[in-house]
Amino acid sequence: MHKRIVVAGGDGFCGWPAALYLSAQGHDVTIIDNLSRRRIDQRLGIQSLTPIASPDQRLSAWYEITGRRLHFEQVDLAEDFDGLRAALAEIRPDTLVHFGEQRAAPYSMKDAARKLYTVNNNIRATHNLLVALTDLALDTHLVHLGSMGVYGYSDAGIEIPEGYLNLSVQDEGSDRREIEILYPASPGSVYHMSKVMDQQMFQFYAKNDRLRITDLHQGIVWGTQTEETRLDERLINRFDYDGDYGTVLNRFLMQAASGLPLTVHGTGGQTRAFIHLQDTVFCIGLAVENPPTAGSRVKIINQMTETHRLRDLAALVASVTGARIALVDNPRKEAAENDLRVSNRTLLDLGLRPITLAEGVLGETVDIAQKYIHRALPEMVAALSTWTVEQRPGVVTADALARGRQILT
Ligand code: NAD
Ligand code: USQ
Repeated sequence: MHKRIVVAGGDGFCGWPAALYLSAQGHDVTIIDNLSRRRIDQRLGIQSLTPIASPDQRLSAWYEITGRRLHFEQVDLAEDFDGLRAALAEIRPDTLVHFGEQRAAPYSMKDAARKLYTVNNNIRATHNLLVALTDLALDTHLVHLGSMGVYGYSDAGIEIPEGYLNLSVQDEGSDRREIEILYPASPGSVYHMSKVMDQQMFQFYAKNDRLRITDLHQGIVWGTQTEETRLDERLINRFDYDGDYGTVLNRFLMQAASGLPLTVHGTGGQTRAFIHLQDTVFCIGLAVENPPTAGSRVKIINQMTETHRLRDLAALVASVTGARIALVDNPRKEAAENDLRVSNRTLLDLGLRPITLAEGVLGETVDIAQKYIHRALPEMVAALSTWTVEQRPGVVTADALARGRQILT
C-alpha cells in the first residue's frame, strides 16, 4: 500500500537516498530539512567530495527522470515547532522517518558551542516531533535513525540484543524474577549521548500516548551511491571525508585516492558495526512496511550487517588501493580494543540479504573517490576534535606535568 511519508533530514547522506528509494517504491514523499548541514559545511570550510545539487535541482531532476514528484519543506525541527506542526497537520503522514539530527561525534566534541548545539538540536528536534504527533493525534508511525553507539563498546561478552535485555533477578526472598530492561547505555560522545536521550523519550511517548515507534540502531554507513542516486549526476549523494563528518571507511577510501596514509586511530583494535548505504535504504523500506501496533513497546532493530576491526579494515583498503597505513594518536576517548557481536535477526528475518564489504562493492566507492578527488581539500582530512582537554596538542595539564616529572626523575 502506498503511504504518505515525511523524511525529516531528507537532504542528508542517508536521508536523500532514502527519500528517493521510498519515492521509487510509489510512496508520496515530503522532505523536511533546514539545510543546516550545508551551512555547517560552509562554516567549517569543507564541501562534499561529490558535487551535490541544490534541493530544487535535485527535485526537478528526479521528476524529469522518473515522473515522480518529491516535495520539500524547509523547516527547522528544533527551532520552529509551529512550522513543523503546521506541516504535519497538512500532510498527515502515515510514516515519518527521522534523520534530522547533528550526527557527527567529532563535531559534537569540538568545543562548548558544538556540544550545546548538538544536544539542543537533537533533543529538541526529536521531542518537537513527538509533541507535534501527539498534539495532532496522528497515528503516524515514527521511524527514527538511532545508533549502535548507544550500546557502547565495552566487552560485555554477549551478543548485543535488539534494544532490550532480559534479566533473571533474585527478589527479597529466594524467588527469581524475569525482567526486561533497555540495554544499558554507554555513549562514547555527546552526539551518541543525544541518541541515548532520544531512546528515553521514545519509551515515554510509546507508553503514555501509544505512539508507534521504531528505533533503528544503525552501524556506520559506507558507500555513496544507491540505485536511485546513480541515475543522474544531479541526484548524486554527498561524500564526507573531513575530520569531523567523514566516517572511517569513506575517509580511508578518500585518503587512498589522494595518496594520503590511512589514519588508524590508536592501535586500530576498535571493532565497529557497518552497513552499506544501499542496505540502509532497503532496511528503511522494511521498517516502514512493518510498523509496531499502537500500545506496544518501542520496536528496536539493529541495522547493521557486519563488524570489522579497524586495523583489518585499513589492511583491506590498503590491499585494494596500495595505500599506506599510519597509526595516529587517538583523538577520542574509547576502548583501544573491543570485540563486538550484534544480533541483526529482525532485518534478516524480514528479507535483508546484506551487501558485504566484498572487493567489487568497495570498488564503486574507490571509483567515486578517484573521480572527484580534484574537489578534495587535503588540509581538512586531519581529525582535530579531541575528546578531552588533555588530548589537545600543546595543552600542558597538572597531570601531564606530574607524568613528565616522573619520567624525568
Ligand atoms: P547528515 O548530516 O548527512 O544529514 C542530516 C540531515 O538532517 C541534514 O540534511 C541536516 O540539514 C538535517 N537536520 C539536522 N538538524 C535539523 C533540524 N533541526 N531541522 C531540520 N533538519 C535538520 O547525516 P546522515 O549521515 O544522513 O545521518 C542521518 C541520521 O542517521 C542521523 O540521525 C544519524 O545519527 C543517523 N546515523 C547515521 C550514520 C552514518 O554513518 N552516517 C550511522 C548511524 C546512524
Ligand atoms: N577512526 C579511525 N580513523 C579515522 C576516523 C575514525 O580510526 O580516520 C575510528 C574512530 O576512532 C572510531 C571508529 O573509527 O573508533 C568509527 O568512527 P566513525 O567516525 O567512522 O564513526 P562514529 O563516530 O561512530 O559515527 C558514525 C556516524 C554516526 C553514527 C555512528 C554509528 O557519524 O552518525 O551514529 O557512526 S556507530 O558507530 O555504530 O555508533
